[in-house]
Amino acid sequence: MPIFCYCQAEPPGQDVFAKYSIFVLNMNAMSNYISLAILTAIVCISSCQAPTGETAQLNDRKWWKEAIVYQVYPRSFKDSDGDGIGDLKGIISKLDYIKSLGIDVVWLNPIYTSPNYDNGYDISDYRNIMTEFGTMQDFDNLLKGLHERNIKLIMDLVVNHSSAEHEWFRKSRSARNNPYRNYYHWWPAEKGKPAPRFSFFDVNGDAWEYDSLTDAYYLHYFAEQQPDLNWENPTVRKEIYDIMKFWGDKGIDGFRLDAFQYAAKDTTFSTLPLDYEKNIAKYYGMQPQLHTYLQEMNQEVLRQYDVMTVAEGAGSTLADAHALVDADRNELNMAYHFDAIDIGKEKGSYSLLEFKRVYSKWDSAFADDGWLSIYLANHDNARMVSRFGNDSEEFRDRSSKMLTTFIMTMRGTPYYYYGDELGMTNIRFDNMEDYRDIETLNKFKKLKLEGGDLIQFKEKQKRVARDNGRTPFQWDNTSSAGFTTGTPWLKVNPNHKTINAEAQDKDQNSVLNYFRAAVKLRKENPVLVYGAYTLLDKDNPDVYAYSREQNGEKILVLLNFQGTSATVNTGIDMRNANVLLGNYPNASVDGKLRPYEAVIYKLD
Ligand code: ISL
Repeated sequence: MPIFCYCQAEPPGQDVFAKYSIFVLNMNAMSNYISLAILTAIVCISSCQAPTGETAQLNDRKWWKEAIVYQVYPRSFKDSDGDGIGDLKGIISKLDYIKSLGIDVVWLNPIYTSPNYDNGYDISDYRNIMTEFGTMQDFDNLLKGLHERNIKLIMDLVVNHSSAEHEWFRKSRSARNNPYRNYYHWWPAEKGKPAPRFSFFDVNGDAWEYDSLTDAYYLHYFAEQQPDLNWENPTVRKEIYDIMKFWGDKGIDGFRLDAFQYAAKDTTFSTLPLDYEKNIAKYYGMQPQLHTYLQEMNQEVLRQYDVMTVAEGAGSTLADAHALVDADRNELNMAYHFDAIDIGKEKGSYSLLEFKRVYSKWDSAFADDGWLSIYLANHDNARMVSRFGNDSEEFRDRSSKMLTTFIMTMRGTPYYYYGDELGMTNIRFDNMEDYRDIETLNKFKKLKLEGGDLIQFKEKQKRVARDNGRTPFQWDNTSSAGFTTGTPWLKVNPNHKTINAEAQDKDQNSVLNYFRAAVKLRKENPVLVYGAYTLLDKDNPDVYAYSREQNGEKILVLLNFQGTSATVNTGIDMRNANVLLGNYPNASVDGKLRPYEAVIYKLD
């Protein structure tokens, strides 16, 4: 049985969450609960005192822990045929650029056939390529080109839901007795209206869509064009495993499981408590059968290939996350949680103390077992520098480099979003007509129906809208930033005149070249991958300071998160500290950091 210990460790205030599985323990043999309490205390005290993380992870080296993932949003990376939409041939034409970054893995957002209500997250054929993106031959060429450059490819697997245009759904909705009916979640109208379920993207916020054809409601957590698949149906699961094998046989190197925590739902569809939306992972998914599905998926597919897997979402507790990714579970390799990316999202500002607390909590909890991703942006979020740094002319470069330093020096597999290596910023549209994202557009329509504050909404979208992070890659300073010869599907950020890859490639001090240096440093120093993490100067509101340590090797990272000078007190003797990388020409060695200064030191 598992015993969970939650304890305060050195330095004070750093949370350690330790898990020990005692399989040999025969509870029946123990006389009473006092014995259990004593045993738990012994296990916990020793776990809290023992240095964690240093050797445990090192003993379990894996390529996907050591990899750096670069996320390519295909629609916006490079258009090869002038239709204004990025495509596979476009990516192929930029493979040398991708290689030049030094990364190991590309994660491609969905490229399958789709009516594109949600930019490919509504798949109507899992075994074909979206027409705008090219052909299967293009895909094969892309995979070959990546592999020739020693870069792996992971694909998005969107199987909590399909597109309403998928043939499964067409058949399912056609008649109540159609064999495909049970591929989705239906609620017959004669039972009355089902208990409310909120939808992320629905114009009315309702996850139940009434379908008059069979007088029934179907469930869609996302848009009405994205009906949720019924994972309780073994035939559905088999279909999905077959799809995974199709791509596995093509030689891809992994899957990112989209919104997968929602796949296992409470299908009695009981009434949920008020405010359940505040803990959506708990009420919308993460039912125990999720683990049965994942273990089955592992058995049927994953173990037959050398693939990595990452779950979007990690449940609502640390224990949920462990249950998904711990090595002995044989489920997934890693997960990305939302605790950190959501900090201050509503408010529009965040506290560094909170940021440090969240990262330290998750790091400690996964020091010995399980693995996480580290990321500050993706296609569902604003641009990294606009969100967590400072995208003003004065500080954009410096703060981008500082955030890159953070991602490349934390434990966990770094996921780095295309364009962040240039310091691309939010576009901040003034007009609703410029948005393309279903989330923003439908939320706007919903608010309008409700008579809400549209001006405030528009202002907020400049900060949080997903389209901020989806604008075309800025290759050069020409009219469409070298992305397309046609009209781009989403406007190009006008700042491409100054922020672009061509200019930065030539400039040794650019954000781009700093990113390359940080990638190289991580690759050369496994201590940055596996080393134990210790938070230093914990209560410093301006500076994030931590060390990474392994087999006597120690690295210190200092990050000033403010646009003003700041001091840090780590208590470390810096006389023998060697600077490995910094974002100012002469790195600080006296604990005084300049605005957004980042320094990585090797300590002897
Ligand atoms: O994007 C979000 C908030 O702005 C998230 O709530 C997001 O919808 C959630 O993390 C699930 O995301 C994934 O599935 C969605 C898709 O729109 C996202 O792009 C994808 O990452 C539905 O498939």
